[in-house]
Amino acid sequence: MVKINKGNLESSVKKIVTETQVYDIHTHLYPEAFNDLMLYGFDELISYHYLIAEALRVNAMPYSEFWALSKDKKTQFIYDTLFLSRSPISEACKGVLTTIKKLGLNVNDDIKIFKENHLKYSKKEYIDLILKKANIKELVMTNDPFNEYEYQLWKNDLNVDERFKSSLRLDFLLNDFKSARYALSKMGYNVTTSLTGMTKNEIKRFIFDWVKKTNAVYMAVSLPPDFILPENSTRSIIIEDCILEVSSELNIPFAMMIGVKRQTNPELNLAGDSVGKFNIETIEYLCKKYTKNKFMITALSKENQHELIVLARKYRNIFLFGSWWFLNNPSLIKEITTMRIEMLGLSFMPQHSDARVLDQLVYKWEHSKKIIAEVLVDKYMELIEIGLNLTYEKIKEDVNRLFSQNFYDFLDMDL
Ligand code: FIX
Ligand code: ZN
Repeated sequence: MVKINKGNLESSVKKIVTETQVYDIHTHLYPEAFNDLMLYGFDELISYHYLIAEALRVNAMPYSEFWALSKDKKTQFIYDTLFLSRSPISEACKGVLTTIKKLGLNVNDDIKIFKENHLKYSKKEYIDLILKKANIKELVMTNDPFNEYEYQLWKNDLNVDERFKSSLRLDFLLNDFKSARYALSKMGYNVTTSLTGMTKNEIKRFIFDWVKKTNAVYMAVSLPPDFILPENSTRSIIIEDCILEVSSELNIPFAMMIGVKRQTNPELNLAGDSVGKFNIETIEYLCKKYTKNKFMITALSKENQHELIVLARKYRNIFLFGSWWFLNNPSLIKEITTMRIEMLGLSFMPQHSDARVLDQLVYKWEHSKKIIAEVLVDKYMELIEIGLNLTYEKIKEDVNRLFSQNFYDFLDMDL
């Protein structure tokens, strides 16, 4: 047992946080079996929609002109605009630099070197390299059977790298049922526009089949700020009568990521989404009524994060995770993680990467872990000052809970 005191606290916590392996519970990453869906390398890294939004803010190139550029030209445009014409000081820019550095390159080198780096590796070797650098044990993909390309891949018995777990993404079903209905019919499910008993059974059969096919660890949806329950809408009927039934029968969580206003500026495509605050009473209603269901929840607005923490103190069927998207910035991760620790102790998951490009795992976790370690140092220091005996081993267990064990426990929990 190594005793922790004021003198060795900071270095011990930093070492533990760095060395603790992570279960990254929400990403948009895919292994090589998913062919074109697997994004990696510098061109993809720099064409991240966070950076596109930043570049098109300061360079007045017409949006349509930007989208018409070749991949190579897009890379050059973003690099020139955000990294050469000014200092790359934003979080997303800094992320590119951290990644370059952690890959063993010099951030001041020529862009050609960054662009060619991944070519030295096979896809499999690159996955191994990045997961090792980011210290990732397992991660969860976002799997969407409504995506025709992905649907076809799953149809041909996929051999998926076992470190990549699945989540069944149901946005299309819940946010655009009129169109989803046709897709479901095409897949062989007998659904009609009105949610009759037969249609609901067929939707359940679809969800059940795809949870099984993908071996999903949870089902997920992103929702707009005006998401409300209970209400008389297609979405609420599908959630209450279909998703929650399958989710409790299979004992797998339903993840809700709430507060995204899609396409505030449609000309920006994926970069055009914004944020709004939702009504916390919706989640209160769900947790109270469906006590045997497990809900994983994150919010896009900071205010909702506070409300969710309070609610999570009342209901053990809520699992809070991550500082999502526009909250995935050092100042906000610090605030949200501190609030969560102060009100929930160690019973949450402080972060997920949301990485879309494999290489992003390196910086997303490096940046988040730095902040999480700082918060933990402050909190353990307070315990030391009160006189509590702390050991290295105990802190290691705590950190392991935050980065993976809490999620395993939640998945296994019988409510
Ligand atoms: O809905 C989601 O899962 C979001 O995280 C993404 O769609 C979003 O575009 C993103 O990449 C956020 O980080
Ligand atoms: Zn996401």
